Amino acid sequence: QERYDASAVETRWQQTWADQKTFKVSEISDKVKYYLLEMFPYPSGRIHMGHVRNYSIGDVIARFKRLQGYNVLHPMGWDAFGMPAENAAIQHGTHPAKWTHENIANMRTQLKRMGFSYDWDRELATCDVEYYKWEQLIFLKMYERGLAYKKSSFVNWCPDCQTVLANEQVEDDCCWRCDSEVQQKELEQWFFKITDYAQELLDGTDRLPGWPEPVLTMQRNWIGRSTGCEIDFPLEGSMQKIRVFTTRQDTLFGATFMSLAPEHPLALELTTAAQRGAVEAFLAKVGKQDKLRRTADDLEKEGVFTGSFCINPVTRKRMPVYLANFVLMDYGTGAVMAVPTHDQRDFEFAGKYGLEKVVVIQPEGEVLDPGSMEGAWTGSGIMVHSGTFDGLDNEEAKERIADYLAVEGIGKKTVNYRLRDWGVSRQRYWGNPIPIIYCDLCGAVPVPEKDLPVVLPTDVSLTGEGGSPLAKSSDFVHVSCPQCGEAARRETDTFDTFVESSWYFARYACPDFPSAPIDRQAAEYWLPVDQYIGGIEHAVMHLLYARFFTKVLRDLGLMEVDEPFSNLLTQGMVCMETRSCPEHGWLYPEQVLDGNCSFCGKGAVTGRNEKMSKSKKNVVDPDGLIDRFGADTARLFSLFAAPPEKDLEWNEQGVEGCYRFLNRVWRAVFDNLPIIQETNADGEIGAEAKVLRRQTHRTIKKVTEDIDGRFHFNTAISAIMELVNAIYSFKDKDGAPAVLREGLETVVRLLAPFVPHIAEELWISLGHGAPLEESGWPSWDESALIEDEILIVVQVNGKVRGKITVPADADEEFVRTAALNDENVQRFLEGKSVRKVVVVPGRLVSVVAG
Ligand code: ANZ
Ligand code: ZN
Repeated sequence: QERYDASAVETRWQQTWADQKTFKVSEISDKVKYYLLEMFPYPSGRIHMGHVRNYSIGDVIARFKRLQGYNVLHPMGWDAFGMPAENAAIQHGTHPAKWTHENIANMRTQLKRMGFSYDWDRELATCDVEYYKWEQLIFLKMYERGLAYKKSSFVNWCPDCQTVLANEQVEDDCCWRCDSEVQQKELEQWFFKITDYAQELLDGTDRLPGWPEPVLTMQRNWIGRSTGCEIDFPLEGSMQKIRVFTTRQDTLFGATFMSLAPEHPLALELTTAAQRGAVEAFLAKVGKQDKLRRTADDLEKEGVFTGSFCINPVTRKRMPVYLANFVLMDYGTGAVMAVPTHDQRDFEFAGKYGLEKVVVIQPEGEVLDPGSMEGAWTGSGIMVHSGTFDGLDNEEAKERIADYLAVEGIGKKTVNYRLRDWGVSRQRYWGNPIPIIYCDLCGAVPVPEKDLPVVLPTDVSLTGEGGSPLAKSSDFVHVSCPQCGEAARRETDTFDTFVESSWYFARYACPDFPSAPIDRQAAEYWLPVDQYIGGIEHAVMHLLYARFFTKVLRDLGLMEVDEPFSNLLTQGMVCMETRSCPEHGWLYPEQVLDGNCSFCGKGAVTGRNEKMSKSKKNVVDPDGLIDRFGADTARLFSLFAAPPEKDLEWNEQGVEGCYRFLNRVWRAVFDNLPIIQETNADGEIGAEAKVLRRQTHRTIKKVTEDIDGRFHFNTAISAIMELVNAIYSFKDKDGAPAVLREGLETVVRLLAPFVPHIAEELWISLGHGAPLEESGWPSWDESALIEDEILIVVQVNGKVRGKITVPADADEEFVRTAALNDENVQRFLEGKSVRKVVVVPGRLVSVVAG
């Protein structure tokens, strides 16, 4: 055991952990449970440094908690449905299932090589029918309760690819794949009624103190609660009314025209013959703008007059009805009472189309003139031109006008949420089939529970052309109606893959439970997840959907918790400099030799430090790193180089430094083995040994506090490094072998969560029979932390005249007497009388004499 051979050490311990199922857990335990979860990966093929970092952070916490005596659930699995598998199939002709399972096998091997302490018996892959069949059952129960429903809505549609595009797949109004112009198409889609839970999801954000504030803020904004009024505007010459939603009912007297969403059901009905041509041209134009664009601040506000008028219910004035591109159908009522003086969008719109402006709120000490205003006044002020409400503060007018509207039956207070129901239909093959059958006689019929699962067929052809692949599999599509037995067709859409990741954490509690999606007892024991770790990019979608699903599963009686994740840690990105060659473009790190491009020898240009990505080739392959230095070094660097929430800048020297440190630890143990062989306790120990002992215990305290709940892994590791330094410079080894042993054992035990392989190996080498895993987390001895004697400076009339050593806990009187009795001090006091003595505890005594 002379040299540190990372590969041999790591292979041995990984084998031991696998053979002994060291990290397997069950609910039958007298320990306190702790559920630690990292967001599961998409099986893209290989793990990247972002995974290494994420999972290293999680593994520290899992191992630390285990050493502290918790019953730790730490599972791993695969978010295995999704587009890339389908694209790979189209490009290389491999079946998505084969591609996915090969990738899983690959990445599992890689994760095992990192030595992460997972309970592999709980592994799950969402593309396996054993998982997704339960999701189909959950869907049926949601459908029964009206929490899943079908409605038509506008989606981005590529006419060439014949498929729906997500907003992110639309680039400059064109399809990301074939570049044809995207249309807005009305399609029947399945939705989950997340809006039923909007208020509960919002309220919950105030009860998640363990979540980072920015994530909570993003969720609150995403839910977007607004309070205001719905107000009805009668149409001129018709019994119909237009209902608007406004948060500014105080501006009602200033509403001079009406703006409808182009998709508003009244849009065409209100269009007069004279305006038909203009309206149709406008609709064709807006039809191409996606929603994201239409809500942008810098969007050019455009619209068209329908030819019809409605009546302002309080001023009785006529208001022309326009269609406007910035009004969306799926917010509020799809209609806006336009107040050009107090809303910037309406101001721009009115300017463009020459519409009337009336000021109804005057800011204090200013007189607004609609003719010369340069923008809308959106602040507060005093009500004017508002009938009996004139003179009121506008905030008060909000309340009073709301009451007035209710009394008059014109409107009422309402709450609106920006949150939309979650559209879950995807025209994709590699996803969970939505268990619905369409019958001409019976309509949409849920697949009966006894007929589940609807298995995803494997014999479909994936060409990448046109429409949903499942629709082309006639074996799959044609079924008989479960209700009437007539010929019927299966739903061919699959679920959004965010559905699978919305409840996987609950299935980990009971991965083999045969009779329901979730075993209530197991879930009650393990949930909620005590610590969840993942990227900030999931702040809204995944983390909100998972919270929603938790509440749904609770209401379906499948489990009991309200919130899935008690604590959330969002780790930063792994970044690295980019390199490029003027001729050969981006270069991988290994394609740069001595600063030059390895193809042509030209000087490589070093670019910005950016998130590691294959497209810019600024990536480090974890396998290569493990080959060179071992998994422990890879783990140590990714934990040491930056605190978890911050971005980590990759640098080769840092990695090498970590490797050298582990070698240093290794040598410290083996070099000192002969000395610490003695197991007897030391007798009276000298001053130097006392100092080492103090540092040992201080390090235990610091590392414990840094890890526990704070995740300051980098400073914890620094403290351990300092302790190793102290051991190296410790001279009195033979005088205090037990102190030396304690120091070395402490280093090894404190390192265990970070670099578990080398720690286990050294622990055994230190003569322990049982694995470190069983030794528990070290505790510190409070009394060893105290410096027992301290040095105090004594000044006489402002000059240092002596130094005294006193017990650290000596009281003022003791220090004062000791100072005055000091030989040197006495010399300077000779012939003088002491006027005043000031004791600064722990530091100094100042004597004034004359
Ligand atoms: C009149 C008004 C006057 C408004 C004023 C604002 C200022 P939040 O806070 O986001 O809920 N609005 C309502 N429905 C809309 C839709 N479907 N598309 C676009 N805009 C819509 O915003 C509510 C305000 O957004 C509403 O209040 C309405 O304009 C507009 F001085 O009504 B307001
Ligand atoms: Zn039928």
